[in-house]
Amino acid sequence: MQRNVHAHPRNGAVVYSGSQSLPAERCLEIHRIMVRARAMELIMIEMSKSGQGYFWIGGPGEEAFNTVLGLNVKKGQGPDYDYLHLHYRNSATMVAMGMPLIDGIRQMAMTRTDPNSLGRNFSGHYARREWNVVPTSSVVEIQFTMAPGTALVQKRHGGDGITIVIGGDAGTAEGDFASCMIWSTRPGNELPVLMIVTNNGYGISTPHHTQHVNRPIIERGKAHGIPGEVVDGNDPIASWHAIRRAMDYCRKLRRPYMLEARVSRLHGHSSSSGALRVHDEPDCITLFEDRMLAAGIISESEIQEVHAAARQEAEDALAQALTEPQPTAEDIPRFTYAPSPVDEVYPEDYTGLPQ
Ligand SMILES: Cc1ncc(C[n+]2csc(CCOP(=O)(O)OP(=O)(O)O)c2C)c(N)n1
Repeated sequence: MQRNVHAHPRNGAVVYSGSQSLPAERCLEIHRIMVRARAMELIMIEMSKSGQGYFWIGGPGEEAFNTVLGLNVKKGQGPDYDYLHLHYRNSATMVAMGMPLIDGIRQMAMTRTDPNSLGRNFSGHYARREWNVVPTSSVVEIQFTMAPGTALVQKRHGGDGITIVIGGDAGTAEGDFASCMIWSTRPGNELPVLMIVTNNGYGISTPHHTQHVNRPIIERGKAHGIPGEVVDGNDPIASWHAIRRAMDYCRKLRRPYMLEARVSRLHGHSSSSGALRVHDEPDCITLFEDRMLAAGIISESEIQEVHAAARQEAEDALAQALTEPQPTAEDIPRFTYAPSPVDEVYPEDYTGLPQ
């Protein structure tokens, strides 16, 4: 691949993937977010090895798909906006939505300042009330049984807000995945749920092809009348357009749609398996950089600047997070229940909401 040494004028330039394209400025924005999300994850992996953090799990290899997903979310609080029931690999989605890198690093450092969980949950378990990001669970796939709940509210409420739920390929073996399909397609009560499977080919150490017949997971949606699409999740341009098609369908028709994104897993399952870099899977950042270089919208030196700035941002965030306090024993039960009518019956159980 020929590498351009100097950047070329960008005005009006587009980058193609097959017949689909995105404007150069959008590609540069996507690339910067992907690199920032990767820098955050790499710092977190280092923290898991240095003792500055503990367990790590996250999304290196999924930045292309997750970034363009985040950029297309209708962000806000309440049923007029999209609800997100995320997987633990969606860091780039959060960064694309505007999460500062330090908020992921704070969770990894288990500081009390972690806005996702007060330093009490694993890394990659995001939650943000003002963005409708429902707390992420380590129990795989249960987000697929919660998603019809927010979608039902949205269907009754009206408007064009949708519910987006994401999980891995292995998780689709759980009954929760089937529950989501059934609840989202009850005749006359179809729900605006965008079901996304990020298929990285593994469930921890179990290869996908040893458990699932060799056909796309979206095929299962057909039995329920749920249309779907498989997309190369390592390609942000293809993913952008697939996500737009899927969201348009859910927003306008108020019915479910399924997307299967084929992605890489660049640091294994988690810190429990070492989190070492694997070199035989495609890296979506390198692939996108090659495409942008070939289109002449960025130079090698500009790419290096984006990486250096992202690394510095992540290092500064770590330095700051390490100065911040840890949760106290009193923090453990805080904010675990929202107010409800049963507070009157069990007043001792109510632990309040975050201030
Ligand atoms: C209900 C449940 N069963 C088992 C586990 C243990 N577990 C954690 S991650 C994982 C693999 C999930 O694989 P997949 O759904 O493909 O997602 P990926 O990690 O590959 O993104 C398993 C089995 C769990 N957390 N929850």
